[in-house]
Amino acid sequence: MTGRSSFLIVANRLPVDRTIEPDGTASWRRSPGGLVTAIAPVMQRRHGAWAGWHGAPNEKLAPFEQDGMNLIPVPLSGREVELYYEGFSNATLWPLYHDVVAPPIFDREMWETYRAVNERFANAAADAAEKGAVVWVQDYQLQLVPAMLRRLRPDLRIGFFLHIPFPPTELFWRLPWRKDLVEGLLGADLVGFQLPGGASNFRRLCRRLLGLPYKGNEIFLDDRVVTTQAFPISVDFGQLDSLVRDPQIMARAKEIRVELGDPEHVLLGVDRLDYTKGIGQRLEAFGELLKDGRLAPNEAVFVQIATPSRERVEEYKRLRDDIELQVGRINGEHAQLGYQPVQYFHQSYDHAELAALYLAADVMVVTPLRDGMNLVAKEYVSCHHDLHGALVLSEFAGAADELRQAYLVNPYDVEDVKRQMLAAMRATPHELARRMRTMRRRVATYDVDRWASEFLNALETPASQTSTRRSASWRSG
Ligand code: ADQ
Repeated sequence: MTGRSSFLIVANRLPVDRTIEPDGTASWRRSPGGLVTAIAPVMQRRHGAWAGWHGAPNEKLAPFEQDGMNLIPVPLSGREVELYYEGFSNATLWPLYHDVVAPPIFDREMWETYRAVNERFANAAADAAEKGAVVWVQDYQLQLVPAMLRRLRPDLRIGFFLHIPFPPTELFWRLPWRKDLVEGLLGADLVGFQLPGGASNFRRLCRRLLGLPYKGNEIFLDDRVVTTQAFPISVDFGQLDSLVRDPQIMARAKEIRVELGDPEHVLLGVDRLDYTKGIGQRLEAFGELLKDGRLAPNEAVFVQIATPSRERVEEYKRLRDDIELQVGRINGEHAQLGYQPVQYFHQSYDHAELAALYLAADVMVVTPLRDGMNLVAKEYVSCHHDLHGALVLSEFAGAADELRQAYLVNPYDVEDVKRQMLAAMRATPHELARRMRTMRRRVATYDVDRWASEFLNALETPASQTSTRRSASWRSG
């Protein structure tokens, strides 16, 4: 790697995964995902760099280059993975920011490790950024980095984006380290959220906790202004739209339906196996529809794909057991020879297979109890140029703000979920097309490129010049 960069991403993980070839040599492959796709062109244009953990504990690696990106591995020990990542990030902040749907753990050692690891990321960024560089810090694992980095390098332009919801003051208040976290974020020039509600929760918190005044999107510190704003993240619509037009994917979608026994309705859930995603709630609703006889035997198959996630965290182990028990019960009660109503896969899939599944599904069921955005909902919409297909979507997913033509549900209300799942299955083709057309227009316009470029434009333009125009552009969408 040569020299310092004028554009830097700082994220918990590097955008690459290591694969071991049959002959034992290791190579790096770009990880799938919208963030890297959206940012890659900017990286290439600006000689960008990305600082993040490379995924293996207790290993120090030198910076290396991949796909035109300079990658700066930040090392973590096994103990740090446990306390900073699985602990403070995923057992404290994750549940607290998601409406406390599981009890957060407040542990001082976890906090100390979180602080120390954030310091390491800030140092790595400070070393890699050239004078006046733009640095974009990602997500809840690194909320202290903006202030730490500003202390080291006041010349930088620093942005932060939170991918998960920002909670209301009443919940955030419980955090023993609430002041440190808020001051950490205020080190940024621009703090981005998925929804306007997250941004306003943050502004209110700053006033109540630190006595800071704000007006519109801007929070006033003694010597500078911090802009807070919503930038709803999205997917690579164009890429998905052309992928599902590929004859191979279309053939695979047909084949999937045949493999499922050609039922009248294929319902689909695709999630990381996480307690915020409401997987149990949707399976309960589907099981009751079978039990009540409102779905005829053999009429519908529910395919639930649950990507393994955070498997060493206690809550996640319990969740896996609960879901697998529930699937077993429903199938035990309603299966017949050659018909299994719930098909459950605890596996990851590649891009193409996932696209074929989206295309094969008549009803996509997305029922999180709380979700920052939910890209699965937008991916499903991007895959249905046929205008067939219905989206059942939780009101508590960020995506519900934009996808108003989905069958919106309160996932805590099992009758509501049942009703909307049935309505989606019974809708006329004309009704489905009407809803799908509007949702597709929205996702096509506000795709992930637009998300990244709007954030970066806002970050690179001084606050007072643009705040009014920017908020107007989001509202008008
Ligand atoms: P996540 O909680 O991970 O993201 P989501 O937005 O749905 O949730 O993204 C999941 C991604 O993983 C999707 O792109 C999906 O295609 C992929 N995926 C899921 N299951 C898979 C499987 N079995 N095999 C392969 N791929 C699979 C967090 C926040 C969200 C926010 C995103 C982006 O919790 O609210 O939308 O970040 O900001």
